Amino acid sequence: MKVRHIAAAILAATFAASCGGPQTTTNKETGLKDAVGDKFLIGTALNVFQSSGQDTNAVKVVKKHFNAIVAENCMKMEEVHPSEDVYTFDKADQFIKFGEENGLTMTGHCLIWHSQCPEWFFVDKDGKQVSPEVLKQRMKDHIYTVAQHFKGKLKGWDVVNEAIVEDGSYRKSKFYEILGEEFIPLAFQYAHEADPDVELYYNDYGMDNEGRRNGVVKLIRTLKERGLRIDAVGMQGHMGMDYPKIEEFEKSMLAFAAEGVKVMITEWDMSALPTASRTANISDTVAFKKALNPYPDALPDSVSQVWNARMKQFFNLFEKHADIVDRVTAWGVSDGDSWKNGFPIRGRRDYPLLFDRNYQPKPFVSEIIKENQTSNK
Ligand code: 9MR
Repeated sequence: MKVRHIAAAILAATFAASCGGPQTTTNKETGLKDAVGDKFLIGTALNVFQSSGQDTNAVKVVKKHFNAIVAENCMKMEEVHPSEDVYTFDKADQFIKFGEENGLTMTGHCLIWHSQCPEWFFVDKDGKQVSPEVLKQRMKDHIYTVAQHFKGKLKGWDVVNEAIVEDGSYRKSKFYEILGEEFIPLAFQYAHEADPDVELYYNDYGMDNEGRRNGVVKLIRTLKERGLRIDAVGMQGHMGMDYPKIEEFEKSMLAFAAEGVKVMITEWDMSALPTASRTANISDTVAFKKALNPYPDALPDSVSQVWNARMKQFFNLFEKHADIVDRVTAWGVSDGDSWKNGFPIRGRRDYPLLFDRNYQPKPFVSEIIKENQTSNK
């Protein structure tokens, strides 16, 4: 480093320290994706205001900081296949166009999920539950049509989402009720037949949980024993200040990788608010709302520091296992976009994402970028 540069760096660091923001020292051109380099893809979910280009602030952030995208909602069953003979791909096509124009790697989310699945899927015209044969055929038609529509555009599909519960058994969804365990291998088989080149993923939340971890390992083995393709497990990263335990999350990453699949951290966000079930009595609505929406104006510095440190710790974990991690994807661009503002109660203000409501990187993101600039000198 030249003397002039050292002096400038000291000046900048002093300035940053006095302003309390490490982001002031980062090179304006360097994005998070440059800092991550080829360790893994770094992505974000997009809502339709973003993939249509209307949310120009978010679009700027996406172009600068991310190299991968996933549709937050517009590729889900109820969106693309609202009734048996109707497929609506307009919004999803716009998402693909955005990805192509900006050279972003795209993931399809998701082919089979018990939620946001239209009701017609499981009943006949008289409202009676369909037979296993009919459901199989409907799954096949859905997966073939959707996967073939996007053929060549996506790197991979979340083929089945959230099918295993905490004791490792199968969620008692309609798919399970009608077809039993068989619905998962069938979904993977149909997806592969429809697009043999596309990668296939199983995606779930609460993956730090030992029971679910074992259930997912068992599922990978079953698929592989049957000669079916599964390329990766998507570990949804919906976190809080007190969950998951980083060691348990790491155990699951290693357990899945040991089965010969890649690991993806999908849907990453961390609520900065108290965990709902452990606070006030739910019957006391006013107290409950206050307890669950404690920072309606801004996140206090003390909480922000803990949040940033915890996010950094998880990011470091992903980096440590970069050999098995293929992609890390945030579930939304900026805090204002997050589903967490409406869950578990509507209208609360959460701070769970990598960029704040003014589209500025959170301190831990600036730190990652800065560290990379330093290590590249
Ligand atoms: O973020 C999504 C939100 O906008 C939708 O209303 C919701 C509907 O169920 O789905 C959210 O995304 C979910 C994702 O598709 C699957 N894992 C859990 C996510 C958060 O609920």
